[in-house]
Amino acid sequence: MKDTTIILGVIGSDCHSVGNSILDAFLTERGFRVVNLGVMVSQEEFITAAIEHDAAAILVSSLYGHAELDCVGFRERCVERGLEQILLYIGGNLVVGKPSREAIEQTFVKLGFDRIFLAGDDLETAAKRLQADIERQKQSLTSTETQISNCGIVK
Ligand code: B12
Repeated sequence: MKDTTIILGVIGSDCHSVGNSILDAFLTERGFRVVNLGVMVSQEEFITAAIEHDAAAILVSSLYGHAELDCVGFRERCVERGLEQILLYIGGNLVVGKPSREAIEQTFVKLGFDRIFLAGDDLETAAKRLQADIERQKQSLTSTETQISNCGIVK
């Protein structure tokens, strides 16, 4: 995973920094190359960093309850800027109140996130899922490249 870069940050006007630092340390220790944008990060900043660092995934944190608003259009903006394949994860205290886990997941799946984690979820599981998703993504990219190179013009 040393050659795999992931982008980390807390979206919107959210200034909760403790979980972000813990995630950074945890994922770095698990072997990911972490680019941590810190707190109060805009969608554009996440996407620009992902392009600059050729990242495999963007991990968004949100703790203050406004994640849904902050994430509207995120997936679409990634696609517009050429990041069709990027993995989008989100975690934290994603909503205000106590809707069911399924309802929260539905909301963020609709917004284009690949995986959703709630505060208190096991980070080890999250890291394993991330590793597996990145491996799968790399394999699918390699097979697409092979198909393209097999489509050479025959004279
Ligand atoms: C400390 C704190 C603050 C501090 C933050 C200081 C700082 N520099 O971080 C201060 C006082 C500034 C603050 C302000 C506010 N806070 Co505050 N705060 C907290 C508190 C008590 C602890 C947060 C914390 O550090 N937790 C410890 C870390 C380790 O846990 P974590 O943040 O959850 O992160 C872990 C997981 O969520 C997960 N995770 C997070 N992101 C991701 C992403 C991925 C991909 C994955 C896999 C995992 C993952 O991994 C992290 C590491 O284990 C929480 C209550 C609580 N017990 O959580 C409220 C809390 C988060 N705050 C809350 C609120 C409402 C606010 C304010 C809006 C209050 C106000 N009206 O002003 C403001 C927001 C200001 C802003 N612009 O952001 C609410 C949010 C409610 C909601 N979401 O429904 C909470 C839950 C309190 C409550 N019960 O109401 N807060």
